[in-house]
Amino acid sequence: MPNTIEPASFGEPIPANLVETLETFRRPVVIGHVRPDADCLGSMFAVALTWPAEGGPAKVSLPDGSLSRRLAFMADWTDLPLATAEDFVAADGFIAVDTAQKPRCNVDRSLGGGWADGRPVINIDHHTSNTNFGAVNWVDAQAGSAAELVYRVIRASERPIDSLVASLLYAGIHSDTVGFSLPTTRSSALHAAADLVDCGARVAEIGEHLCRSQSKPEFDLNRVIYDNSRVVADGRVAYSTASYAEITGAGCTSADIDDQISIPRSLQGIEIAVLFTEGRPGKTRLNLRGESGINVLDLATALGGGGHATAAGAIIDGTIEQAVDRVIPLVINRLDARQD
Ligand SMILES: [Mn+2]
Repeated sequence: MPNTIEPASFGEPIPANLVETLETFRRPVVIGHVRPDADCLGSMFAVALTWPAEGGPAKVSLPDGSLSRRLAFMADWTDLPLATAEDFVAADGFIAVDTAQKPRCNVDRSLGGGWADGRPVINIDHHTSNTNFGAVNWVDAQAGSAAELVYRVIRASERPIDSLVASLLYAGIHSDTVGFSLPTTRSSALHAAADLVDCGARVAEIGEHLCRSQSKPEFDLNRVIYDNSRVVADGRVAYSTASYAEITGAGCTSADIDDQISIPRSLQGIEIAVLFTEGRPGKTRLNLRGESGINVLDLATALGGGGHATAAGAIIDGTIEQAVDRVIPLVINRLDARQD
């Protein structure tokens, strides 16, 4: 049943030439962001399945080591071919989803920064920090997920949504809104989700994969993150850490770090949650979450990162200890400045 709900009040309208440009691609490569999450993968795969290449499926860019164990089910469902260096050369266009900046695109490093080489990039995203790096850009920073935007593009194109595409998009919306629980859960997300369920989205299976399918290594890493959680600033800031040795000791890799920030974030009364993870020795990744609309993006940006107003991150040089010593005082200052 087609959904005709497209209220003008929901964020930015789809650019007039977006679907038109998408329909001209014959050898597209679909791209997401580094360390892809469920929203990124769901959006990528839904685009690739909806707009196949001439004579075969569209190629998706997922360099080795990109997929977390937890989300491998999405790649297994779709079984799309991965883009090789030759596919990048042969491509006549690129579709980037859920990716704020061109350097964040998850493409093989050997391709260098010039992979688009004059060919059009369509950029569909919901990050405030998006740099409009495409030839066609649709950035709706009010949207709770990129998958909601991809859903709207597919509906605008009048291409069909089968059970698989519906499941991928539903997983993206569910995941980026944290099970429809964040303030970014607009009614448009719920309308989209309802329509996707009508199209056959596998709600129970997705819930099980996203919420109730931890592997033993992930479970062990969570135990470390619980153990390392600290509360400072009179209970207003919670943070936790996992060093490179702790991540590998649990049997995980940096690709397994995705929503563990939810552990310190789950504490009652906290205003900012931070997770420090050393995915590579000497490189510490920082995830920041602000509750009650507290902006953490400026902090992440000042540290060379980006993201959304209340969910942002950065990667900084140094060990966990060095990163904690540097960042936690900034976080506390951020809250103190807010009180003035
Ligand atoms: Mn997203």
